[in-house]
Amino acid sequence: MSYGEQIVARCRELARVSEDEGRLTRRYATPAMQRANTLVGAWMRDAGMTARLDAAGNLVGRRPGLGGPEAGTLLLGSHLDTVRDAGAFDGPLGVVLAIALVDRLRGERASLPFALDVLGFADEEGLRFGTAYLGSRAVAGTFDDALFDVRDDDGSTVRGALIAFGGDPRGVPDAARGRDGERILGYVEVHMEQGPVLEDRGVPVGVVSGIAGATRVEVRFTGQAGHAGTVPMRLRRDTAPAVAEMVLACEDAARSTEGLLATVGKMDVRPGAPNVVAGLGIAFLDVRHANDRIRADAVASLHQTADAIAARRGLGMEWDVRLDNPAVAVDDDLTARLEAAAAARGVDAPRIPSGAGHDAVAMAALCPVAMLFVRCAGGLSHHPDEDVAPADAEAALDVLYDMVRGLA
Ligand code: HGY
Ligand code: MN
Ligand code: MN
Repeated sequence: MSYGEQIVARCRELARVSEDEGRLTRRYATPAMQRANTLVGAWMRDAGMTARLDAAGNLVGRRPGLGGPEAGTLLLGSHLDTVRDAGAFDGPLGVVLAIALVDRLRGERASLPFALDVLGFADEEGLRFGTAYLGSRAVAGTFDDALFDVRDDDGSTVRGALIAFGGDPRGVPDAARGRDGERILGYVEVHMEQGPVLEDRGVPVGVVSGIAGATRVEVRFTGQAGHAGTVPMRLRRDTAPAVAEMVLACEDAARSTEGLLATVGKMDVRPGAPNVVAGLGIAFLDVRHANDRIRADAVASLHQTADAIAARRGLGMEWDVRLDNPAVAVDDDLTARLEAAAAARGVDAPRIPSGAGHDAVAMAALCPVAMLFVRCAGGLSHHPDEDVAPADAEAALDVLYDMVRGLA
């Protein structure tokens, strides 16, 4: 079996570790994540690494270097959590491929002065708590303690979930890297492209030129629940139409602003009975743009729209910003090294921007970051039909392998 075939096969094996029957869903600090960490941790150890869970719930594999601490550590990896009804490659591809790189170094008795850590981040998608990057923010040292009190739909807090998972909220500051003089060389993430550009260009890999900024807001309208058969329309404070107006306002904003993407992928009306007027209405906004100013202006305008909808309908409105990440620049040197490694193998690796967020967004607060994209079938992602060809996984491994060895 080639490394490319092994990487794809392992992503598919890992995709069977789910909290849902018949589809892949793996949220932060859940039993499914524990099973995933056990499986991936075993692959790390098979590759000659040590594997441990950090206080924030991230899986950390380590391959020591031959040099002392002054040689530093290069961080590789991606995330192990998923969206709901996910594909097999968004996240795990980067973790499994990095493990294959370490295995290949061992097989070729290649020594490096610096250590290699492979990180399996615990919460890039933010599916459970509406946040994102809980794991990578802990590693980057930017974890905000207020996040511990955020609740999921069942009322569990991040703190409670992490303790139940075997993590240690009090130890999260110790999960931060680069402290006490630790030298971090950078973070390099391999990730499926999640778009059609590489397939359209007919190339296996691409080098990320930058990562778009993103804002996520939970908008909560509060009105008055009541009997659908007895409360006259003129006396209602119904939150469902408010949610509907908010969704359309998002779409209108994005359709009228070049390069703006605005999505409501999650909404809810409660108590959620056909014959009850909804007293609580929730719309979860996701707003993105490569330009931070344009994104901020769009978010501010949508906030005003939410206020106006609430005022007109006699509703309360809470604007709860769960995520607000600026666009992230990648490191020129690490990125140029990826390009050079591809060119040396005769592989055309175009530079393409990332509209999707990645743990590299959080890690950019800690160290230089770079990303290598891998072609995916139809550009499809956040979908069970995600697919990556073994030959493309192999090409990405070759590029990353040569780039890492070139750092020595
Ligand atoms: O939403 C994103 O951009 C990423 O998949 N978390
Ligand atoms: Mn994703
Ligand atoms: Mn991802």
